[in-house]
Amino acid sequence: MSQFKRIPHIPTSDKLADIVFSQLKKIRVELPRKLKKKRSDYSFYKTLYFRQFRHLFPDLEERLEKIVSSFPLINDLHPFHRDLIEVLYGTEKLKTSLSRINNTKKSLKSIEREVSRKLGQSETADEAKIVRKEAIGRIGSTIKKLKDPLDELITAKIQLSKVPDFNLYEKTIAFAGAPNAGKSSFVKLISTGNPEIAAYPFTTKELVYGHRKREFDSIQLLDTPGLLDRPLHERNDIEMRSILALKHLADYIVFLFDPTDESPLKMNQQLNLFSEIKEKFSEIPIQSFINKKDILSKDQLQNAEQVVGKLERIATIEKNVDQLEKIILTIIEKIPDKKLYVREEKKLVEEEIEKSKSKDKIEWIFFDEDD
Ligand SMILES: Nc1nc2c(ncn2[C@@H]2O[C@H](COP(=O)(O)OP(=O)(O)OP(=O)(O)O)[C@@H](O)[C@H]2O)c(=O)[nH]1
Ligand SMILES: [Mg+2]
Repeated sequence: MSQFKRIPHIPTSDKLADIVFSQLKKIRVELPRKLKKKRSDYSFYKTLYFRQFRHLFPDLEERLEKIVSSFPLINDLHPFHRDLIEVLYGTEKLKTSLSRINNTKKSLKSIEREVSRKLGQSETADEAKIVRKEAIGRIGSTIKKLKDPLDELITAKIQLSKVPDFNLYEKTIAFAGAPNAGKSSFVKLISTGNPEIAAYPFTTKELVYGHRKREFDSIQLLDTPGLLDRPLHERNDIEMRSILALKHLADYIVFLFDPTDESPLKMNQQLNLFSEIKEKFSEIPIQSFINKKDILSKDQLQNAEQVVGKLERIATIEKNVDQLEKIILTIIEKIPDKKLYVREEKKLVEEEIEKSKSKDKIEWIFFDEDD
């Protein structure tokens, strides 16, 4: 399961206050019989309040700790997830929210010390009641101050839990192109992935993946949301998912051209898009295809060939799927997996570190010169 889906339910600040304070009512004290009759007795309240706060503070701190620690450490994440958090949510915003919650634990500790001291010093039931009232007020307003960070984390959790559980180390073919070009259709046809397909653009809004079994392993096919022809800084969050997937996950990019009138981009705009991707991700092999040949008029096909050059392969997903699949699977065979390289390098570094650690443990044996 994705580490983001493991983030537990996060309460709003109002809900958190409700939970924490409602627990107090459940805490009772059993006093000796003679004191039971006199519930106004000072030691009854003192014992009760001590017990209540001894429960409340650790309980609240534990709840906050659970929220903070359930978020994965951003610096430990795969670069794809790190960039995705930046795009979908904002890394600094997330870190600030988490640290505000973390700091609250510290202020609770100091309130706890003060309450405990004041309760200890109280000399009458009324004094103890005042200390309790004040403490509840301070704890309540401390929780209230968590409204913004908790709301922020609730939003972040919703956004991040939508990130699919990619295999970050499996050889991956990513399909890219303008909206409606036929990317999802192709991924659906040749993998276990089940993206939505529709006869209108902007159908795919999240990254979708499927697997394709081979004799000894499997490869991952990645469907990306359609891209428009515009500069990076003008791209929306949905398009940025595609860009980040191409950057971090793709070992090979299949770019589909769609020369039909249904495409929201003209052929020359699609060519701009293709060139941008080719340039931006120059280290990733890319193969383009003209799709939907079955419904192209002679003119459309000629124009498409003129724009992209005759060298580009022509494809029709429905009819040529076997042929296309073969081409792609043969090409992928020859492509070294850059992500695996990264992993291997990391392994090598880790091994070196381990080795140097074990070197430290070597006990030096000194020989006398006579030996
Ligand atoms: N005639 C024909 N139609 C195709 C072909 N490939 C896809 N289509 C149709 O084109 C439309 C769009 O297909 P999708 O696979 O949803 O396109 P997409 O690129 O994923 O679109 P977005 O998710 O919006 O970016 C659907 O109606 C498909 O049936 C093809 O080879 N020939
Ligand atoms: Mg799609």
